[in-house]
Amino acid sequence: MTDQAYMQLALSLAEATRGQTSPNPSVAAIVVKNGSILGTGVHVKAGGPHAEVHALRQAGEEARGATIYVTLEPCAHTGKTPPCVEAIINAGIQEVVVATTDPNPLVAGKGIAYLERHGISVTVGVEEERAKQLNASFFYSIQNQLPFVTLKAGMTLDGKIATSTGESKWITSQAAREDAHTLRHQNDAILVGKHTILHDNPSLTTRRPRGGHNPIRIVLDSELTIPITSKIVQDKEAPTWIYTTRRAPKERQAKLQEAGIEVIMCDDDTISVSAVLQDLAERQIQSVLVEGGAEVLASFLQAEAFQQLVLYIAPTIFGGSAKPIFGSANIASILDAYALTFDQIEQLGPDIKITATPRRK
Ligand code: AOF
Ligand code: ZN
Repeated sequence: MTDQAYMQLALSLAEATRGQTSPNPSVAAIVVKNGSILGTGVHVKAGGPHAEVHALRQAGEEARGATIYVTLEPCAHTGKTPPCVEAIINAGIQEVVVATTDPNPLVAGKGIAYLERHGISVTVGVEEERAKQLNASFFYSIQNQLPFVTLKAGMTLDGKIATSTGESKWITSQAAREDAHTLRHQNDAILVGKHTILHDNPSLTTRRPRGGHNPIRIVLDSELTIPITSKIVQDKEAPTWIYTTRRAPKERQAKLQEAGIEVIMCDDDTISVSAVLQDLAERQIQSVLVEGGAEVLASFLQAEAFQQLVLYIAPTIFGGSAKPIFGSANIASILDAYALTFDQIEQLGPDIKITATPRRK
């Protein structure tokens, strides 16, 4: 097998752990000597051993003279665990193949430099794009001190998320909805507007055949109008945070807090997207899935505050006065249109999934 093939294997392992390691990245490592795999490891959860440690433990004495493939630059710092570069040197590894450097300023290049200083041959950049993509929110949030935002919607072929009478269950197929639950699993937080709570009373939890991680539930509700009886207030399935303003009645705030909800007061009279994102970054949220409704999606679009758009498109048409995905966002001139690039197009049962990213101006 080639370096590429071993790295692809490691990346597949790491990809399978997306959603379980936050705030740490997903990482995998494979120890190879004379064409045999001697150890494999993944970072299972924050606070636990790093991928390299698991792989080296499995290889044991055999690791002497071997090559280790790692999807992220081995760390050189003492965090919750000791530095991986020490473990690699102590194990007698001869060669390290890395997919991408670690953007964490505690590591960033220092891991590679340390290994090289200790006479280990290091190759960097094997399958680099895939490795960066795997931890896109970890990279983005460290580099920008803001969470990575994904806008998500299920809609008709003509871009509608509800009929003219407000019906929205279900526009897309079971296959598309299951995929959307994987998005929830992979995000630290899920964000919706108050209309979504009032209209649908969703639980906003992750429901997949083999379970999943529930994101923190975030609601934008400037006057605290959502009912205390809402599922997200009552069910205790995941933390719920509500952003509001001073226009909200004090007794509503007290009632929600009594129910265990974190009520976050914005400085302004209205809730601004950028203030919410800044506050979420301070609360260590690296990734947010914005699930609607149309007004919330429009405000993130208008603020150009998203890094990814995921659309599930059903082969149906609602026409005319049905509700469009981006609510009140109106563009007069084609030159002013929000421009994106299609990254991926997949068929999910009868529907298609489009993953797009905003085009840089
Ligand atoms: C690695 N291998 O498997 C992971 C790494 O608090 P700690 O000790 O767990 O350190 C967390 C940081 O280590 C994290 O922010 C990232 O820079 C790096 N993650 N490094 O060598 C791994 N998960
Ligand atoms: Zn490490």
